[in-house]
Amino acid sequence: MKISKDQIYNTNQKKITQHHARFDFLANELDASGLQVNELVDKLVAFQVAIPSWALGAGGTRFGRFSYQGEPSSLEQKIEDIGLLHQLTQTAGAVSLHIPWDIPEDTLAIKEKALENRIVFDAVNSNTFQDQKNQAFSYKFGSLCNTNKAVREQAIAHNKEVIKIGNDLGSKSLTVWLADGANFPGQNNFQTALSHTEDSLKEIYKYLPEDWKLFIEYKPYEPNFYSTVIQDWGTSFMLANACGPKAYTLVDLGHHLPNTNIEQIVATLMLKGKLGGFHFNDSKYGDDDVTVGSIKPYSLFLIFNELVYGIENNKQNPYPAWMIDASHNTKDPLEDLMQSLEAIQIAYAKALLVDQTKLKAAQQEHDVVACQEILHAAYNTDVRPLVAQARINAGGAVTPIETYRNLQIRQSLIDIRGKNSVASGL
Ligand SMILES: [Mn+2]
Repeated sequence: MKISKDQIYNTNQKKITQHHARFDFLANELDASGLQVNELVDKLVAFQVAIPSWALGAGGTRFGRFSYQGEPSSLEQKIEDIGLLHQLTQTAGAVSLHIPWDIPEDTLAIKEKALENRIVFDAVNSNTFQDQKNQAFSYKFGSLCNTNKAVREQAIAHNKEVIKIGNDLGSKSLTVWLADGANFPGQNNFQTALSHTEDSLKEIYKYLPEDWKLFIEYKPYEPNFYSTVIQDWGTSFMLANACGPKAYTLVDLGHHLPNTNIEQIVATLMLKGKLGGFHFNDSKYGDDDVTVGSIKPYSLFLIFNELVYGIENNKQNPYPAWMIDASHNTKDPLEDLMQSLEAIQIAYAKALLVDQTKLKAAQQEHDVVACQEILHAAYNTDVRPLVAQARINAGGAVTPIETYRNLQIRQSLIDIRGKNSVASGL
């Protein structure tokens, strides 16, 4: 199903007068402080976030999964759902596929479907954290790190296959996240596991097409609870350097121990030109994968402040690949993703308001109070009218969730797909 432009336009009309009043008020204020409002809006329009193919269905936990009615049951339907998100928000113009959950049966038809929905193919994700049917060897004791060469070779071959599938679709990057590690002390030899992982990644790297990037994701624990082979950004950075210039570190917000200074990690990686990809989510305790900005919005702002600084100042770092990596167990997945997209745009917009010249001067003067005031001035600005204006300029909805509800999109999806359709994934 698709939403017509008229439907969005007509729904917007009910909100547009109120929006204009709010936007004009904010624009005057920003203008007075020397900001180019049109440029800010253009930057927001340009900021696109990939939606992972596994986020369109209800997410699971270790304890169960409560499915959501009208879930997409095929890759075509997943792309249609992202198309709906993109129509409403104009921020979700890309999909990130997970192989083998989303192997296209007909590549041309899938490409056509994506084009129809104005969706491009972002990074493809390999999966060696689960065993698949008819697989010769198990990943129970690791994949790229396994002590058995045949297991490592099988995992390398899978990654090559993922690159091939991605290449046929027009993707330009591979994300590798490994569950490899140990549950108990003594289970693994740390050095052997790391060496095997490095050698395996180098094999995959060799197979990358010339214009591709390899993103290496890290995570401190879970599903292994004693050690993870690629546990932190330093290990990922080291492996990326060992592979070569097309390999980068990928930061997933949930993959840190509590209170880790993620914005500092971002700054370090961008200075070294090695921040390749970024996964958005939020958390309270661990890798909770809840809606972006729902728990620690100020941290998200500080992270964006470093991203904006890095994009502006670190030309050695490629423009990062953005993706939402969250799991939805209680909300309508599409509404949840719209909340995440809005939170990302809000944090980005606030970071764009930071007066970098004044901040630099205050840092130079060691005026700590002024430094904080500058950050807070940006953070405490209600930028929602800017974000809405960007959506309107691009043809989206003033209020995406309200529009989605008014147009009864979920009910239409249930009518078409039924109450019991289930999305592939965990
Ligand atoms: Mn991730």
